[in-house]
Amino acid sequence: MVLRKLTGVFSIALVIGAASFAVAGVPDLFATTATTAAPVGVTPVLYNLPNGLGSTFALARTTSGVQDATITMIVSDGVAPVVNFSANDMWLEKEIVASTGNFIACTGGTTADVNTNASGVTTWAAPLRAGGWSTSKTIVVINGAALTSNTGLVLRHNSADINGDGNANLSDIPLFATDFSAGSNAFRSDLQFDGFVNLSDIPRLASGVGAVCP
Ligand SMILES: [Ca+2]
Ligand SMILES: [Ca+2]
Repeated sequence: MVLRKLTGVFSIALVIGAASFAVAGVPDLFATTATTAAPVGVTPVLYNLPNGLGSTFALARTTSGVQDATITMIVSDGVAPVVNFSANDMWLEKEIVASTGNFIACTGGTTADVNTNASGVTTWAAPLRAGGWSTSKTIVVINGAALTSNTGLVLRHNSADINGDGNANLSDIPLFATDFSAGSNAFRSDLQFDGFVNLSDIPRLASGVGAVCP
């Protein structure tokens, strides 16, 4: 009787132990790390278009000008790098926080640039296919689950698709006009980000019109 009880306890301990062990080739969300190229304390803003003709991550901006915000992720299974992991299974999302924007990604529009290399490394450097805006954190996701090694990356987004419906078109212009005429610093319309909605933002709005999710 005592022996049977002990055996039961031992089995349970084994199961719990196994849950925290690395599984070869399966990304561990805590052992996997992601960072942007921006220094700590700096908040880069990435300009996106649904057709993928927005900014590269190297041309993100702060109020001081251009700021590289390229994301580098090292995928690990907890013991070793995960090699040739599919880019399609790694993507970015917006942290869901009230009143921080309507960021949307086109289908597959925020996946990593490439599969992981021999060191488990991938990047986000190429423009996203996305619209809307976000002032919350950017979350790095693997197969639908956010990394647990960080609480999100400091990276904001905006787009000529101001209303976040996947089309930069005439319906977005009244939103810009409102922000522009108000002389505001409305983030959603500060497309050439410098802290103000001003003349420098108009070329981005104009050239963005017509961009749609593929
Ligand atoms: Ca729109
Ligand atoms: Ca501006």
